[in-house]
Amino acid sequence: MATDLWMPAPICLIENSKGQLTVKQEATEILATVTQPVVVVAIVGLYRTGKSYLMNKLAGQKSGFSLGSTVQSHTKGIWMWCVPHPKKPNHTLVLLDTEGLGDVEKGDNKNDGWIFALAVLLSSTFVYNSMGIINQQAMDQLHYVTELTKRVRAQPSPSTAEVEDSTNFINFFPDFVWTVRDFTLELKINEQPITSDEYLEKALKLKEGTSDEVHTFNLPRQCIHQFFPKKKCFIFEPPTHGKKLAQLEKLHDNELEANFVEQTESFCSYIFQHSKVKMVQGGITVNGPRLQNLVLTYVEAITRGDMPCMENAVLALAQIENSAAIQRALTHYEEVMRQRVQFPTETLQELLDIHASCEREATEVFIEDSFKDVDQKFQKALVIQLEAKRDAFCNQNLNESAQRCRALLQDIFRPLEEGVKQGFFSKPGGYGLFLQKKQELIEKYNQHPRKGIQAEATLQEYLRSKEDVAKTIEQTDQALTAKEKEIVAEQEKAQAAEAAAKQLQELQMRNQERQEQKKKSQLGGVKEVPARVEAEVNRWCKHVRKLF
Ligand SMILES: Nc1nc2c(ncn2[C@@H]2O[C@H](COP(=O)(O)OP(=O)(O)OP(=O)(O)O)[C@@H](O)[C@H]2O)c(=O)[nH]1
Ligand SMILES: [Mg+2]
Repeated sequence: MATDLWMPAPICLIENSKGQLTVKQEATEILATVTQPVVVVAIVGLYRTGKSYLMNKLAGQKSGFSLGSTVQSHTKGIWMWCVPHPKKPNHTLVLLDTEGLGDVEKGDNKNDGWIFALAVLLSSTFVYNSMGIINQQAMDQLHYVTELTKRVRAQPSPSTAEVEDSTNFINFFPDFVWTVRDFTLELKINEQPITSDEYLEKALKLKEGTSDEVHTFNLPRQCIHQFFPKKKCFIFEPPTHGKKLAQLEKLHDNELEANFVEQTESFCSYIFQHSKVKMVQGGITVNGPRLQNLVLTYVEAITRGDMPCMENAVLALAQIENSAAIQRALTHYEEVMRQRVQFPTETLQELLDIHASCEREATEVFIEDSFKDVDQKFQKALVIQLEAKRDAFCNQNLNESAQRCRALLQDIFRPLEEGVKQGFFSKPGGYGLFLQKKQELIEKYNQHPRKGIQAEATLQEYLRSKEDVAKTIEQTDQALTAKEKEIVAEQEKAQAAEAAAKQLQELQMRNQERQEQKKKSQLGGVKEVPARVEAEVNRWCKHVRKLF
């Protein structure tokens, strides 16, 4: 709570209307913002006994908690005022002023016992305020204390009828301060001055005997001894007299009885110095939100018709706070994982090692913020949730690796795919070339760093997706190679035919020349063409016809 947000005036914390106790949201919202440890001082006592006046003094204000100037009871329910602690830095003083008890006129005394019990349960210092002297009448008026074991439980018990041993309460009950107002007697015994604490001690002394009368006398005294090991008493002389009493809050200190002013100051300084921070079972310090939850838990139990139980209230606190501690631990885990993991990790182990250190830190966050984690129920729940988060990170790691590898494969294999498209490998021997190129690119891919754990799987997936293309290239290669052989054979055949034809042509030409020479020689006596040449020409003609 920032300093400028301190409450300018008290507000109602628990309303008591038509026999119903209701927690006021506006007040719990304020408590939720008080992060400091709280010292809670509650005042309880008969109506019209100056309780609200004394609480204003503790708040360091002349007015605040509303004072009535008539004989009718004034304060209703429980009112709250959070102020900076005047003596303990970084602590908040929470003042709880309660409805006056025992006013038969107000018609709804039903909740008096609950208001008394709630003041005991919520405070670290419980002020019981009464008028006059501590006599039997004052003791009788304190009968609420004898009912505490019927209204409040320290530990849950299967049978509410069973009355709990009051020693269970001692550790969790507040310190007890009795303020005696308008005390007019002299604090002396046998002419010897005594302190107000000795006066209280004497008033609380038990009688010996077993009669009903002795039992009735002793009961409230026993209860006070049993519930409140630490007791203190302050006496106050009348502040002034006559009509001025009704205007007390308007009067300056110098208009009041000096003794009253001094007694009030010494009361306040005792409270500031000695009132402890509110604690609950297990040595847990109470701050605003915890006090808020205690109020809600106790009032809910009363409304349900159950007895408010201190241990259950602490378990309820543990439930709320440990769940919040789990959330904080999970958030911390997420944050540090995101900071430290560079997706995708080279190996799964790399990720698991980072997870282990983040998990350790998250557990520390939980342990620091949690309390009363019986059987480590909440810590076990945290472990399960951390495992789920770890699995989610593993999945992310997997996906990021796969994505990165796919992009890389596309990049590296693009030239090969382009080559395929352009028919670079659609030639005899193209398949061999293709395989060679593919192997080179696989090596290039394998050498690329930070591909993550899906590197091999994604490569295989890619290669499988290109199997058809590879097959097509192989088949094309085979088909083209066969055709080429055929063409070569054809060409060789054609060349042989051409050579033979050429040879035939030459023979024919030579034959013709000879014929012509023969003709000339017949004319001029040339000899006949030999039959051998004739036969050769015929053989060639046959051979050439065969070739074509
Ligand atoms: N005689 C006397 N009157 C006081 C004292 N302190 C306050 N008053 C006056 O008593 C009247 C009631 O005071 P409150 O402080 O409202 O008393 P209260 O106990 O809070 O009253 P309820 O809220 O009705 O229970 C006011 O007029 C006060 O001025 C005191 O020590 N002695
Ligand atoms: Mg009052």
